[in-house]
Amino acid sequence: MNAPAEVNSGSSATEQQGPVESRTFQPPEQFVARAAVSGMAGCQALCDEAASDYEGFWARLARENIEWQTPFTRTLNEDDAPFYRWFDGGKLNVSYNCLDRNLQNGNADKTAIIFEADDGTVTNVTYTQLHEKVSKLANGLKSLGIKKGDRVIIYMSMSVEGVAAMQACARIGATHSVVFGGFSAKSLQERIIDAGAVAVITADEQLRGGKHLPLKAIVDEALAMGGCESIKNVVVYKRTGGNVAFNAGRDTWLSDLVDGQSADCEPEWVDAEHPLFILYTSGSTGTPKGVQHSTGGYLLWAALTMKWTFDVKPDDVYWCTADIGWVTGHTYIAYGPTAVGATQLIFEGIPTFPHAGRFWENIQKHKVSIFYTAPTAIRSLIKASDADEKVHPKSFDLTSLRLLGTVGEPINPEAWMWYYRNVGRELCPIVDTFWQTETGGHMITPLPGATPMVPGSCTLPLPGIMAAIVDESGADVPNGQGGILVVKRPWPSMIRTIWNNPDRFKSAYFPDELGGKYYLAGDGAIRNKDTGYFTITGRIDDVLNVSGHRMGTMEIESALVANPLVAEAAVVGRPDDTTGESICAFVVLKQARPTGEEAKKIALELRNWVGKEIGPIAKPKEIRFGDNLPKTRSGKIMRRLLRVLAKGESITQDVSTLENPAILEQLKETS
Ligand code: 6R9
Repeated sequence: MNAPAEVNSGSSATEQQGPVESRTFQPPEQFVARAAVSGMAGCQALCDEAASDYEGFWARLARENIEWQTPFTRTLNEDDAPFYRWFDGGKLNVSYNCLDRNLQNGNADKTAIIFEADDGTVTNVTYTQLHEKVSKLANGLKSLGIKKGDRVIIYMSMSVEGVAAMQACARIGATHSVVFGGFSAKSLQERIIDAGAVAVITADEQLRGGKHLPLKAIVDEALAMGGCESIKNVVVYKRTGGNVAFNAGRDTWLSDLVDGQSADCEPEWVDAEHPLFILYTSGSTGTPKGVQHSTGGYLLWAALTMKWTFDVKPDDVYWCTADIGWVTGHTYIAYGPTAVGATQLIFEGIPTFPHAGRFWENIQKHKVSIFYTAPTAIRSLIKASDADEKVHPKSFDLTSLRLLGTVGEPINPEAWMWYYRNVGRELCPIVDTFWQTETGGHMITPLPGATPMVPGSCTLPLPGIMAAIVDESGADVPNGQGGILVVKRPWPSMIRTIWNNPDRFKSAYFPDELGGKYYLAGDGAIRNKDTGYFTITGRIDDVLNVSGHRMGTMEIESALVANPLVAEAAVVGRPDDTTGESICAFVVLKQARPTGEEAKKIALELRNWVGKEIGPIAKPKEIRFGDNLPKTRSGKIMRRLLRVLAKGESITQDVSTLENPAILEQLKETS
């Protein structure tokens, strides 16, 4: 098991007495009356059904929510656990379910996507138009020889074309891997190689906050690094018209590719277990893991959680502010909303451009009724609206809102209260959704028309999700006592394997120490003594969560030591008011320890280096230099102490195993 003996700051679950928050907020009555899952009785009925006939429960939902081209014959196959299989014998197509189905059931002229560009330009796309875009692109990809089972990298910003590219891959049975547009050429190259991709779909540039940022140039750089010979085609969407290099044999404009293609593209019917996508995410060790998701189980949960958690109704305008480069943008932008025929807003820009009231302005402008964002965004907008009334939510008409959600990291009760009062006018339930790249969709969250809410708690697992808290041996711990968050039974949208690395899948997620049957989430959690509500206490491994972005400390350390100046590096997280956690790096140079201006200069150089190696999101907020790092006599870096130093606190813990205590004084100093 990966869980180290030390626990990250803020995650001392076992020492906690249980959450002290006692304010409870009931869902509004009118909401309960209309909700898909209405009242705790409605929720309990689903939980009881799952408890009494687990497979029957999932089979019923899979039949009701998905259109199967060939019905499945076996619901859950555990023969090769933990490589679980769902809906054996079933054949389907995700793009058919998300698009064609809407054309047949009265949504043909309904707006699927309202696209709000960075500069405020709005484009509406109906389900018929989206279907046409996707079908033409799917035919275009086929004309390049791309076929079922091939891997396609999508390196794009927020756009209708980004969603269309994902759906087009799904339509022809190609497995996509979206790489977040903020990742560097090197990160992109690593993912291309690991996935063995045959094509990249990208844009000339992306437009964010009025700035043009390169995409195609980064693809060119990644491909020039070597090892990417599997890539035969690069498809380029012209977003800005900026100057880009073109490699005639390899590159195609997206507009040329779809020009003249038929708007009919027979979907490729694939097995329920066919890999829909691979999405790379950080773990505690090694390179990012290619989390592989299925077709049938994944689609089921994407659609069902749109109904249960977001309670989507035909007249809703839904907005999820995530990027398609993260799992939230997969399940709750590209697939979930279309699977249930919703109208959604897709926003190209950033929350602070042209002013920090942009989110509220977008809600007012498009009459958004369901709004889903990250705690880090809420916290930064609290700060901005404290400083300037004009960008405060009260300066906008937000009366269209009926439901709010958060995702990505724990939300602190103060931020929850602010969101509830100022954005939701104390009328909108808040769904604090706990889940992960690996889980495919929501796991622990309030049901908005049922669950009484407690700020800072993601409350209870969704019906059918057997989440529990156990100790290091896999034994249940009583409520009020913290431990390790696990899921005891497989569920349809779970990770299927790590691409190219089934052994790592097994050891990372189904460790023998827990009996090999429990899914290990990697988070600590505690349940309230009285209510049984879950509160997530943070990662129990070396994964950081900065602004809701997952990053492994090891990845950043490897990037730092790859710099010729660096001899050794240790990276830790420290609590941050806005970003949740921030990155602090302790570095030993090959040259003498720098001080003053020289230290500042090298720190800047190293930050930029990490930006180049991984991407700007991985740049350490602070870098401190030492002659050495605090180590045990056996040479292990004592990160526990570094975490204390990073917070600016004095060390009160036992340092008797430390070989070089004097180093602690030196590392207290910020450069
Ligand atoms: C969807 C997503 C997963 C990690 C997860 C946990 C943290 C996400 C949370 C939350 C507390 C919530 N996390 N949602 N912690 N409350 N509502 O974010 O996926 O990028 O894979 O991150 O994020 O630590 O393990 P991913």
